[in-house]
Amino acid sequence: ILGGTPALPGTHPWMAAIYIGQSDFCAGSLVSSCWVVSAAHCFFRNPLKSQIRVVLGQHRFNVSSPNTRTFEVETYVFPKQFSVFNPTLHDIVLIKLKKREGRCARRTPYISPICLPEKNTLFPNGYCCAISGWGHKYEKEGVYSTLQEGFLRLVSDHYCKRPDVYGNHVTSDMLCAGLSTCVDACQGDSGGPLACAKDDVSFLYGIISWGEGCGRLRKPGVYTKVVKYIDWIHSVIRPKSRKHI
Ligand code: 4AZ
Repeated sequence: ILGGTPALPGTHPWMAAIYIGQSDFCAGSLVSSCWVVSAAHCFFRNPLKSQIRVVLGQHRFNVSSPNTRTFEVETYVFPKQFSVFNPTLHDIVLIKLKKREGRCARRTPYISPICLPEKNTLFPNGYCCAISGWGHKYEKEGVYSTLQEGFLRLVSDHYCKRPDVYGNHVTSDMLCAGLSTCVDACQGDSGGPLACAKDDVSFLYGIISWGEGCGRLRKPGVYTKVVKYIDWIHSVIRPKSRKHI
């Protein structure tokens, strides 16, 4: 996160740190005890499930503590529209955690899911939302850090689709945030949440997806618009109706 500040432990308890293979990293958001939402482009090389670790309750990058819980992955699911040839389109993936001793994540002060918005939820342009992550603090920096948080404003589609901004690279399944160059997501923050709160309840409104550099003028961060995928998310994570009992 560029222009953020260190998060207080426990203030983003849905944050998931996702270690993929030897060197790839993305963030994600816990949305129920067994499911994490992240960015599909982090998984488009189809990593082996056995090569992925999901850490909940983490504060410092790659540091476990009495508050962290590490999970293996049962499966991960892309939306059917997702194509490896265009991994910034439909940039959302659902990751199912493997149960440990018959269950997935237990709620603690450091581990707790974020709410999914309803399909018709609309936060207005200019609304102030939060991003968080372990990614770079500057565009030209190679290190991951203690969890950072930053607050930024939702940007209109009209602005984001201007030819001097992103033109038609921004689709109706994306949203933009960060009108100033002060706060932005950066490398390593991908998959993490854009969390918008109403009455002190945080909702997963966007997924950190892409952008040209970090904190550049007229280049806001681009996020997957979660409300576009709500029906699909529920159809995948909803506990199947219990038949034959
Ligand atoms: C990245 O490389 C990345 N400024 C994510 C978000 C943004 C840029 C890069 C947005 O994961």
